[in-house]
Amino acid sequence: MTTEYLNHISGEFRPARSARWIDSTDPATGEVWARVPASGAEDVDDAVAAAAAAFPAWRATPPLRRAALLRAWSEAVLARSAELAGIESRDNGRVLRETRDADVPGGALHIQYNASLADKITGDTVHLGGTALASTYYEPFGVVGVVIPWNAPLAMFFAKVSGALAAGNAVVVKPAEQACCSILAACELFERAGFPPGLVNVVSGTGPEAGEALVDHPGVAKLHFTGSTATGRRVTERSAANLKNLSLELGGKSPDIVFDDADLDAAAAGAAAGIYTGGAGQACVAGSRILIQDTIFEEFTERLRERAAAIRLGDPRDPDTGMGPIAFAGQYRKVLSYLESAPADGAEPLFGGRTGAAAVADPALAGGYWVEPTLFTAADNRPAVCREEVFGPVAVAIPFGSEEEAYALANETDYGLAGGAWTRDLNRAHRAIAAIEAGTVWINTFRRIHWAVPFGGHKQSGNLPANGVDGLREWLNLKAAWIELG
Ligand code: TXE
Repeated sequence: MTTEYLNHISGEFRPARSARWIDSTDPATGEVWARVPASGAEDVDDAVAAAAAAFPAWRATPPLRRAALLRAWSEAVLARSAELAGIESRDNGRVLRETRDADVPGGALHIQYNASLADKITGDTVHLGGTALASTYYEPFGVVGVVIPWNAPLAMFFAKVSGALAAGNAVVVKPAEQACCSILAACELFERAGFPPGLVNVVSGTGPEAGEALVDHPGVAKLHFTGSTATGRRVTERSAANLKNLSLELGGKSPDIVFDDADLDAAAAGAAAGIYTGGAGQACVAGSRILIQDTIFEEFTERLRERAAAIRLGDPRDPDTGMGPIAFAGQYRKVLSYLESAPADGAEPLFGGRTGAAAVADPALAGGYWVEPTLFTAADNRPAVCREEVFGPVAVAIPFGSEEEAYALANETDYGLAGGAWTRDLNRAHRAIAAIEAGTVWINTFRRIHWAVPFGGHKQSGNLPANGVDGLREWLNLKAAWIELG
């Protein structure tokens, strides 16, 4: 029996107008467990019309009332956290330790954080001398479109929608077709929290159909896209036709630098969590390039091997599982293709590499999309596995000699999302922060994201920081006014 999830438009649950569906697979077993609407342009039209109808009243709602409704939503999310986390763990294989213990409660706190910003939207006064005065206003855009990927749907949904609503916008969300059941299930909480119908609408469907319809829609004033750099580029080209305001959060190939003066135990734990247990490497901030000082290269890769061997692959809904599967068949094939091509491309396997039934102990999960924690080594960044986002539990260990060499290797990438350095030397830590070309640099930690800390990509990893007080700005349109007093 498959479970059916529906679009959420104008406060109602509806199938796609075409009555077409997309199957959603449980990646731990490879079996279809649910289906979601395969929406098209006509469903996106309905959603945008509903949001446009809801916008004027929401814009006029006093900020403290908006904040109160956001807090009610946060409470409703917390009350259903176990159920929502279970749906997501089943749908994309993200382990319960992440969905139940981090994404959903963290998402609820993110909503509260944005609620607390709703009444702190202020402008400036610019004194021009003479008799003229100018002032600035931050206004909502109107209807904003939000495209969400499949790796951590609920966390992104709560973060983006709460920011957009706190700023006074109405929202249309297009989640990823491969894993959106948790988001569609969570839609039930909007009207229950007291939001007016139409304020938040969710339309599932593929990128080329529902996604592009949202990008192209003249009624959408602003688009926020999270996903791959390749699709981000396509979305940018497409939205150039109507010059839509666009925010991008894209991919990464983040360096994790281990200097020989580091606490190697902490560094090994952080590096393993950065690429293996954190979403099975399916994270934009995954530490997929582990740069290791040559004096400790063998010792450190041995520590990584021990840590990797201790990670138990299994049912994502078992709270003791260390690492789940790859989220869906297409992504699994992509990861397999890197495992196959890397050796001929100049990357030598150090450990791991088993896939499918051979990677998981439980025979009931033999049909799932399993990849065990894997480490290659390479002399430089030349192999594709060092340059391209694999998005799986696959890292490359690259040795370096000097500190300068480490930074040169770290920055030899088109991406600039994040990077880290492990060292006990305070001066070196500051040099690493300055040298690494990325939107986030971690020292003696890795893969940390928090609603109060700005997060965004440099280079080809994005164009605006989200989160933090400044993060709310991405949902606001700046206006200047002049007043002649003479
Ligand atoms: O991503 P896409 P895919 C990377 C990762 C992964 C690769 C491919 O390397 O292997 O991307 O994954 C929607 N117009 N990341 O193909 O295409 C799509 O339906 C409008 C990194 O799933 O970027 C989904 O909702 N929308 C990333 C969302 O975009 C379109 C997270 C993401 O899909 C569209 C996910 C179009 N033309 C994948 N085409 C991260 N950095 O967090 C697709 N979409």
